[in-house]
Amino acid sequence: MQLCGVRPYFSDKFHITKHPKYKYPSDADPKNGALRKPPPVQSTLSDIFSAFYPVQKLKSAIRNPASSQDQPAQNAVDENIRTWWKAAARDKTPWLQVDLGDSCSVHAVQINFADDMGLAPQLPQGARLVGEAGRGRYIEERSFCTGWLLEASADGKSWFILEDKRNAGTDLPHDLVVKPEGISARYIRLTVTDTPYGAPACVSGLRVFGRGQGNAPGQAVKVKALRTDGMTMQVNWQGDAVGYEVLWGHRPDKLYHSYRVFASTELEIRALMADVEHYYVRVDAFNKNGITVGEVVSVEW
Ligand SMILES: [Ca+2]
Repeated sequence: MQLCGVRPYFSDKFHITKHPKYKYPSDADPKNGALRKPPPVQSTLSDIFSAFYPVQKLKSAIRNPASSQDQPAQNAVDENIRTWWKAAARDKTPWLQVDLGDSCSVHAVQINFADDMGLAPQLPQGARLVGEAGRGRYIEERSFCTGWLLEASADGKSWFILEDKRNAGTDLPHDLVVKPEGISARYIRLTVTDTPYGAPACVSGLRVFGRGQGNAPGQAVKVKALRTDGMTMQVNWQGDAVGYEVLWGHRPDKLYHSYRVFASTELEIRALMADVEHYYVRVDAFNKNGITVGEVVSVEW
């Protein structure tokens, strides 16, 4: 899931400006309501998406005893919604377990279920297609549920419940469990108990948001940005962080666009405006412990 450069929600309740670390840009205009004080709330989704990055170490530390052969459990923690874990068809209580590496303050868990094209459409007994010949369709009139149990643990042996939706009666393809105060845990486990049509459980993302107890990464160094044509630039840098937020704009203090990358130190951006003469870039490094802001560099042209 990528939220880069886009305000995820368009309501006062979830407005990013109410985040305690948010600062209005120098050109904010009170005439259009830019400085209107947001209403006080106890917790916010923007806290999670702007202040906490996924704390699971990508492509590692995930367990599952039975997966389909070509859709392993790792697909649930690769930050790619186009890939998913698919439980083995024989597994009647499929589960996923994420090891965060050490104890972390967990503030939210996002669960993204996936539709797997491998589910062969088969009409229920007695059902008929309606509509034009050759273009018929079947309309399901029953309600289905997706049931699951989310647990956490400090040692992988003793578990406590974060959220129990085994009897929720809903079929949400995406769900978010928020713990505003944060809970201390090293392991997160998802057990899927019910799916529509009894299909094998498929999860494209089991995303744990929060903060670890170690140090933030070192700053990205040797940042070089070269504009290869009017609308394209190539950005390279060095560092050993889990991921980077590449921000750019037409002034050093107006870096309003961003692109997030994991496990990479290069990025081609094809989103520049040809009639803008100068661009500036900053590369921020992050890991589960924090964010290290980079230096602003001018894009060579
Ligand atoms: Ca995925």
